[in-house]
Order: sequence, then C-alpha cells, then structure tokens
Amino acid sequence: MTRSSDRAFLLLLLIAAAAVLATADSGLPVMEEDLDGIESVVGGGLGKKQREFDYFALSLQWPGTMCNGIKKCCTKNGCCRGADTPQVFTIHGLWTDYNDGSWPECCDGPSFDPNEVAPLQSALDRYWPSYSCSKTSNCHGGKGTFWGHEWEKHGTCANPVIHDEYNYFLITLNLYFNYNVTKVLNEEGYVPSNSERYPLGGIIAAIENAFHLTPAVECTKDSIKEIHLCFYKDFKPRDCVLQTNKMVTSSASCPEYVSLPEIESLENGNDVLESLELDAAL
Ligand code: U2P
Repeated sequence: MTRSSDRAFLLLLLIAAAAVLATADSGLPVMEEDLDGIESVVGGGLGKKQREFDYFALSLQWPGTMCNGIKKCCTKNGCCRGADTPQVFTIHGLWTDYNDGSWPECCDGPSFDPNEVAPLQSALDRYWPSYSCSKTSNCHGGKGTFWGHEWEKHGTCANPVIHDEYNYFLITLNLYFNYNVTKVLNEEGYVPSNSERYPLGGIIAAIENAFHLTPAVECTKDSIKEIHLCFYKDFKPRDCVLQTNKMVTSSASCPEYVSLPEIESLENGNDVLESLELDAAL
C-alpha cells in the first residue's frame, strides 16, 4: 500500500470502529442470573459454564524481543519481512479477564472464518503479525492461524460486548491505534536499543501519564516482551490487575531495569536458519 492509501484505509477503519464502539453494549454490570449461559473454560478444559468477563486487556508484543534468536523464517512470520519487519509494538490479542487474575477462554462461538475479516486483512498483516512459523492450536484441537487462535480463545468470550469476529478484530485494531504505546515511549526517550537499560518504573509512568491506566509488563529476562493495556467493558481505560500467579502476566516478571531490544530485519528464506546453524557450529 502507498502511504496515502494507507492513511485513507486507516481513516476508514477508525470511522467504522468509532461507529461500532458507539453502538457496543454499555458494559453496565450484568445480573448474575443473566450470566450462566456463557459456555467456556478457565485456563483450559472445555465445557464449563462461565460467568461474564470483568475487563479487557489489549496485549501488545515487542518485535525486538519476539524476533530475538528466531530460528526459522517463513512468509507469514512478522520477523521475516526484511525492511517491512514491524518497528512498533504489535497486537497479540484482546483478552477478556476476571478481576481475580484468571480468565475465561474458548467460549461458545463460531470457529474463525478468514472471509469475515477480509476487509481488515492488510491491517491485520501489518499490525497483528504472528512471530512464529508454526500453526497455532485452536480451541477445538485443530491448528490454524494466530488470528483464529485469538478469536476462538478470547474473542468468543467477549459477549455481550463484542458479538462477532469482524467486530472483535475491528475493535481491537481501533484500540491499538488510539493507544499508541510505541509513540508514547519514543517521545519519553524509551527508544529501541541493544545497550541501554531503562527503569521499568519510568516506562510504566510514561504509559500511566499518557493513557490514565496502569499497564502490566511482561519480560523475557530483562527484555520487554509484552505490554498490556486494560479497559472496562465500555472501553474506558482502567488499571490492569497485577497478578502474583506465574501463569498471568505481571510486572513482577521484569527486573527493575529493562531493555527494548532493537528490531532485526530478517529476510524471508532459509538463510536465517542456516546462519544460526553456522554460528552455533563456530
Ligand atoms: O501468559 C501466557 C499465556 O496465557 C494467556 N493469557 C495470559 C494472561 C491473560 O490475562 N489471559 C490469557 O489468555 C495468553 O495466551 P494466548 O492468547 O497467547 O494463547 C498468554 O500468551
């Protein structure tokens, strides 16, 4: 896409998303009696009835960390796009969470249908890439795309706020564009670097000041891997729940000083695998 068609596309996307958000359900508390029809699981195991989720978490991934040490390239891997490799936080998913740190997953709903999101495809390719070449397992034992996994595992649990696949992806993209973490961090001097270490507290404070929410941050060693932004069911910002449970994202997984590794632009093809093997042999 050219830059101007890109801009026009994003504008259209934002207008459509604003319309959807304006008509999304209010997120007012739902009576317990209304909640027992949602079929889902908590942390694995299909078939239990679940109550409605409490809040949304927009989970974002840092490509510099995700692509570090990548062993295999393929066309669909976001790490392997040469000069087009993402240079910004990208979307992992819009998760539905409970205030106690657990979450429902794999709720009742239709399986992922790529045709439903065809109008959003270029935005998904660009801002919601997979960082792996393997197919991801879905809720029903099959294997498919990263988008299919996120829709089936999390999107199906977003009722009664989000009712269908198209709106799950549209609303997620819209939140992502409206809460630009990469821009906020860059403006505060937190730029990608393989040598700098930044205070985690400074990074959290920058996001708090910009968005009026406390994020959750997840690290691999000292590298930021994910940042989560949380929202009430009416999409107003709120603090993420900081869990002590290891299963759940927590800023505690990061040390006091963290890095935002530079993003390597890998080319698609076997050359990456071969060069890593060569390095290991030397
Ligand atoms: O943290 C590891 C994986 O657990 C799932 N997760 C985590 C926190 C949360 O609030 N909700 C949630 O679903 C994520 O699984 P995925 O979507 O990747 O399958 C997360 O990666």
